[in-house]
Amino acid sequence: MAFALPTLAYSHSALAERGMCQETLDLHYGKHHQSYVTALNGFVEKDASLQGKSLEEIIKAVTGKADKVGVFNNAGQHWNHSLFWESCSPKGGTLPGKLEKKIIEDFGSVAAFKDAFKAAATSQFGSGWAWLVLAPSGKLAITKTSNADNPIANGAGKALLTCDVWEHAYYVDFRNRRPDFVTNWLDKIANYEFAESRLG
Ligand code: MN3
Repeated sequence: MAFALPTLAYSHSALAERGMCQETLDLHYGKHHQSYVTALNGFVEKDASLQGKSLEEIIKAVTGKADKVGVFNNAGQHWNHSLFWESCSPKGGTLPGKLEKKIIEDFGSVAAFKDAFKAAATSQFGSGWAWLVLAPSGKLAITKTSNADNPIANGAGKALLTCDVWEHAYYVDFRNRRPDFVTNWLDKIANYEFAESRLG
């Protein structure tokens, strides 16, 4: 079965008051994310070795393979964006208790967690992603990846939350001010309830 855009839990205008306008969602979800899904389906159609595999299985199968870079980029981007949409919420920004306790245990304070996340997101040179992961050690960690790379491919841990820092994620709302986009995202959009649900 062909891959498809995930259904969003909110309308394209639902995040507007929180700093991500409808135009951003129309373009980012409707055009950018769709183009990755369309390209991925094109690769799968032509490559029997990819058929019948889940998205995660495809990412693992093609990671590091020079002749499958196109598959990796589009599969990774489909997975990353699907997690990003779940990492956003019109009720975002509020930390639930269990995650807050774990963040304080592992980062020292909520402010230190946000500072570390912002540092990763703003120091990612060019296109990429910032992540909150549950590392194999059992501790929370912040990581960043380039382009379509992600924690499935690099083994950094279980992804709990991600922020897209490609320019298309913030240029309509924040122009070139990536730090302002990330600060606003952490404070008003990040779906910490979703992140907590993935803690297990
Ligand atoms: Mn994007």
